[in-house]
Amino acid sequence: MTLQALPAGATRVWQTTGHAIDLQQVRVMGIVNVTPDSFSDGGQHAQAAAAVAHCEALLKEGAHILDIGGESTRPGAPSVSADEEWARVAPVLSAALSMGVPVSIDTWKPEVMQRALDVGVDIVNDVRALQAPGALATVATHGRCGVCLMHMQGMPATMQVAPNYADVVDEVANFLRGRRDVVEAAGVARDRIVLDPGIGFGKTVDHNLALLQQQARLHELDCPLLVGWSRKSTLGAITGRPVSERLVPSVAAALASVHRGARIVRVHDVAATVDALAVWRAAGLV
Ligand code: 8Y7
Repeated sequence: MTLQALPAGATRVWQTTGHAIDLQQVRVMGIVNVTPDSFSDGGQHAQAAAAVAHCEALLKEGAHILDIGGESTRPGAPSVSADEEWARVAPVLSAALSMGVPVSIDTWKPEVMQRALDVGVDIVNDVRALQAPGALATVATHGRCGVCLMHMQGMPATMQVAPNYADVVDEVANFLRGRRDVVEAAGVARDRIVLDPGIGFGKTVDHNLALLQQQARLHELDCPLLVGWSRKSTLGAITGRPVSERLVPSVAAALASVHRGARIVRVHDVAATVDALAVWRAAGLV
């Protein structure tokens, strides 16, 4: 029998502001978008109320972490000022923080990070891996919050125009290693950091699939992996399904990423993912 390398983070605790998250159990991060295009009702109060209700629903479904974001990363989505983004997420963060689970802020803007950390947010989830001016200092000086560093090639508006890599897994691993080292050198302890290959961020279908097939190569980075496949277009390319019909493909992709060592999966469909992971666990597969 060949010995498989232990998945990075399999025995690790992710230290965050108010929670030490035991990653011996695979964790499900539920997605909460507070953007006008993600809720039908236009008004800001109605939008916040709907997002808070969504947080409650995801927790009932078994989410372990809530990831709350106020700016869409969709190509072509309008950009939002830090003040506008904060106005959207602030009431939702406050409500979520009273629900007893770790809360993550999905932002790349240091002003939004700072205000979120000031109200007690546990985790900063940054698709730009703390590369925006001021972002790294904000997280480093906080001293306690968790952080997810994600790989992206280019910027959201144009990242899908012509993604290009010599070896996508090599380049993603090198980028994540570099960011991990810079963030650690700034004073963020290794046990606060998780890494994410950034499925769909400046990547073709083949690039995303290479990252799934060869995901185990990212274990050498010695940080827990967080992976988000939920409803993404590569699943549409594989199955021919529109975004509204990608539940089963999303669950299958989440399980595949867990099989290859992911310890946190970022998903829209929490109940289905939690059920699938329960069976996976009962079968002794994780
Ligand atoms: C990811 C993410 C998005 C992801 C992490 C979507 C904010 C696009 N995707 N954050 N954010 N990882 N860490 O389809 O894959 O949810 S937005």
